Amino acid sequence: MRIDIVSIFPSYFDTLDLSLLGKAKDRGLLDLRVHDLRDATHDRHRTVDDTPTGGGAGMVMKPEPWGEMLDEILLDTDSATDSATGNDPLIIFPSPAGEVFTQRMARELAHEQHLIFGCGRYEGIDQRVFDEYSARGRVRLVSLGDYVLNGGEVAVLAMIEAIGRLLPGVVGNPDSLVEESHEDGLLEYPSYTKPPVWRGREVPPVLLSGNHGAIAAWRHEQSLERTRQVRPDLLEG
Ligand code: 6GU
Repeated sequence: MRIDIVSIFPSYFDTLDLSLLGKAKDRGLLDLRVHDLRDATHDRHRTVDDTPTGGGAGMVMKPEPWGEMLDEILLDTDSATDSATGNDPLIIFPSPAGEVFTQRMARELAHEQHLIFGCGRYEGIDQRVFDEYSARGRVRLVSLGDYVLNGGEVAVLAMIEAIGRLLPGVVGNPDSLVEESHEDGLLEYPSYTKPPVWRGREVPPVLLSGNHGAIAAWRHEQSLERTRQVRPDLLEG
């Protein structure tokens, strides 16, 4: 998978060199390219924002640097393979006004060939940038949840981690992807390791029974109970 990220804080993404995703990069499973939006400015102050037209508080990101940067990335895209396979790039703008990111969406996005993340700051990006690229291709606004961050960078880090670990070969043991929270619409059951007693607290005896059927049933019941307690919304519909 190829991922391009556009941001005025490219160093936010240095952490993607660490851990599983860093290894995926080294092994060529993930082609990650981070772009500084200010490289697409031409004034001495490398200006990316301006006052909102019509008045109001804060600043809005100007359309020109976004247009120049996104055009350059799209030109540098292998449209021969991408379009022929119906895999033209998908542009994602992180935004609290977008559709909510879920495990289902992560699974969907893990099938894409090429994602482009455009990280806005300030009060947002001039609407015409969304309109322009929606008219030319696929664009989605995606939110992490119902709270406000100062910019899209942290949201994009979270999304890339959720998507990247689903790419074939990134997580060493694919079984570990199956039994985790949200994969079956439930929260994950509690996990234990050795020692069997710690500070007087025992591991539930069923887990030491060797009865795989009983263990699976216990774990499922724990998942259900946890979900009922903290996320009953997941059990509806
Ligand atoms: Cl994707 N961006 C910003 N700025 N704030 C958010 C968000 C995204 N998701 C939740 N809050």
